[in-house]
Amino acid sequence: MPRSTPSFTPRRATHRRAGLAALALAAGLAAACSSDDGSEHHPDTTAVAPESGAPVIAIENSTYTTPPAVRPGEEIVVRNGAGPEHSVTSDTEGLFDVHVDGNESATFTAPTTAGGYTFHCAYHPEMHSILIVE
Ligand SMILES: [Cu+2]
Repeated sequence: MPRSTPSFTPRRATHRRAGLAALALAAGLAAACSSDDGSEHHPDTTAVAPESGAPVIAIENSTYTTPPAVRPGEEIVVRNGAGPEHSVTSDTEGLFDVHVDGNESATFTAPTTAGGYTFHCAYHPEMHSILIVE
């Protein structure tokens, strides 16, 4: 007689993850750990506590992950994962230039004019991305 348990196991896992998320919410950690892997905790949270809804540029393994778009003049959080110092430096000099150590966060203000703003890392020229302001 075949057993029907294999389809039940993933459901349990999903349920447990939801429970963990609720737990994190209750502990007020959701804002600090917004990634959904749920397995990594950041005990050394920095002084920067992004207000809910603040767009984040995340840097992991020398790769930028940018929000789909930000609003003109909006404050943007740059969160650097474990690793070396990186920067978010506008290709057009002087628009924005924020440097962030590993495991730290910083903020900068988006340009006030809509457009696509390419940027790079001052330390690693091969790192580049674009910030969409609209
Ligand atoms: Cu870099």
